[in-house]
Parts: sequence; structure tokens; C-alpha cells
Amino acid sequence: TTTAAERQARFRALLASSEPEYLMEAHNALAGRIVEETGFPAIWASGFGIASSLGLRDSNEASWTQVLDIVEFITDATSIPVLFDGDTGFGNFNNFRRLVRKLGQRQVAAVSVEDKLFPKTNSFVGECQPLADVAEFCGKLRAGKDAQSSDGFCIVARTEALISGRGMNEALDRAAAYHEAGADAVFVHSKATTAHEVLEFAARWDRRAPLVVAPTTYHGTTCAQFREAGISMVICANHNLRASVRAMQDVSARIFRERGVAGAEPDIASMRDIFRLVNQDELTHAEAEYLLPV
Ligand code: SPV
Ligand code: MG
Repeated sequence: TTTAAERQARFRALLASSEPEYLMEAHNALAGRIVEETGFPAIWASGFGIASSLGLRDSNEASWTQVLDIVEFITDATSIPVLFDGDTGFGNFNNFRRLVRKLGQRQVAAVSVEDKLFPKTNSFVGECQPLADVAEFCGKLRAGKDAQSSDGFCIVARTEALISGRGMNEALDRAAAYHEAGADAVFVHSKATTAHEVLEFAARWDRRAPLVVAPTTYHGTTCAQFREAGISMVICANHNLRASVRAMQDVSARIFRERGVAGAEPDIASMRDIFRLVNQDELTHAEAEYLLPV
């Protein structure tokens, strides 16, 4: 098992690394196991992914403790750092600092908090979403930093200025204010179909603090381009959710159409795969040790 401090230290090292580090989305513990087993250095616990997997909208329909329970399953099942998508912090500074404390208790290495209003709306829904007041959001960041119970915990300040059509200058001003307020990294989100916005932002940001991006819409951008721009972290925000939806649609349709499971068998994970992912062997060995024959 890995301690919270070790995960936090690893997350800090990822932010500091000159190589763009790719984080992969997990919306439940099984996905988290797959992300770790694949070799990713950290997990993005996506608000959109967790909400969607619960059949809910990315609009804070799930309560924050329901989401916290899911992330606890993820940290229980993994040993790499988890960056938790804290949306807008589930309220004001006071709600956010309570969230920060609870995340630390549940082995989460870092939280991302965005400058919109509660209840949030997903970045790809609608236009010109209202943003939080800069001073109010800076107070939230300061409260979060003051509330964290260990020095290693990271707070990533996410600006939605570009998403909300406020322009590059406002995005940079907001990022500078959030950095000044104590954020450990800045996450600049964009829904452009090329990386031009985030690359211009990165050039003007000039490595003042670690920079995080999520190329959901500008998917053509290469690792080399992100490296050259000085981007620290690249979040693949929803790819396991979308992959699993496609796979489930395909296998459901096939079995329904064929009135049989034989055709699907070669294309689905084996039972053995699932047993490995949940560490079935560990229980078998524990039973041999502790479950003595009567
Ligand atoms: C999420 O994965 O929940 C995110 C990233 O916040 S995005 O959906 O791209 O806004
Ligand atoms: Mg989100």
C-alpha cells in the first residue's frame, strides 16, 4: 500500500517534470485499476465520468459525499496518485475547505477546482457560462490551501475563461491571480478544435507555474507539441468512459441480435481478467492462511 504522502509527492513530481505527463480518466475503481495496470502515472477522477456512470448529468446532481465514496473506492483499489475533479468546490470557500480535508483523509493526492458557479455545467454544454468572481475564487483557493492537512496536497486551479468566451487576456489574468492565491498548478480548459488557444496561453504564461490541459476537442495535438509549449500535465478526461460505452453498446447489440453469447466471447474480457483486476488471488491466499478448516 502507498501512503497519502507518497502519492502526494509523486503527484508533485509529475507537475514538476519537464515531460508532459498523461493522466487517464477513471470513473470507478475497476477503471482505476486498469489505468494503473496500463502504466499511467496518475488518475483523473472525472466529475463528468463519475456522473455519467451514475446515469446523471455533470451538474452536481450527485451529492459531493456520493462522489467522495466513488473516489474512495478508486484510491482503495490503486496506489498511484489521484487528481480529483472537485468541480467548483461544491459551494463556497467553506464547502471547499471541508472537501479538501476529506480528500486528504481518503488518500487523494490533489484536487482540481474550477472558476464557475455551483451547480456547475459541463464545459461542452451551452455557451458563455457565468464565471466566479476572481476575488471570491481566490478566497476559495486560499481557504483550500490553509485547510489541507499535509504540505504535499496539491490544488489545481482551473479557469474556464476561454470556454466561456472571455478571451485570452482574462484567462491569463485569472490564472495569475489563482497562482498568486496559492494554487500549485493552473489548468486552462479550451473547447477549440485545435490547440491554438492553449498553446498561445502557454507561450504567454511562460512556465510561471505548472500548466495542465485536457485535449478533449483538440485531439490532434501531439505530445511533442505539448512538451515544446511547456505543458506539464495532459488529462485524457473521459476516454475510458467513452470506450466502455461503445464496447457495451456493441456487445449488447450483438448478443441481442444473435440470441446467443458465442459471437461476443472473443471480444470481451475473460473472467480471469476480471479476477486479476480485483486481486482474487490475494483472497485465495488469505483464506489458506486464516480460514482454517474446522
Ligand atoms: C471532467 O472530466 O469532468 C472534466 C473535463 O471536467 S471536461 O469534461 O472536459 O470539462
Ligand atoms: Mg469535470
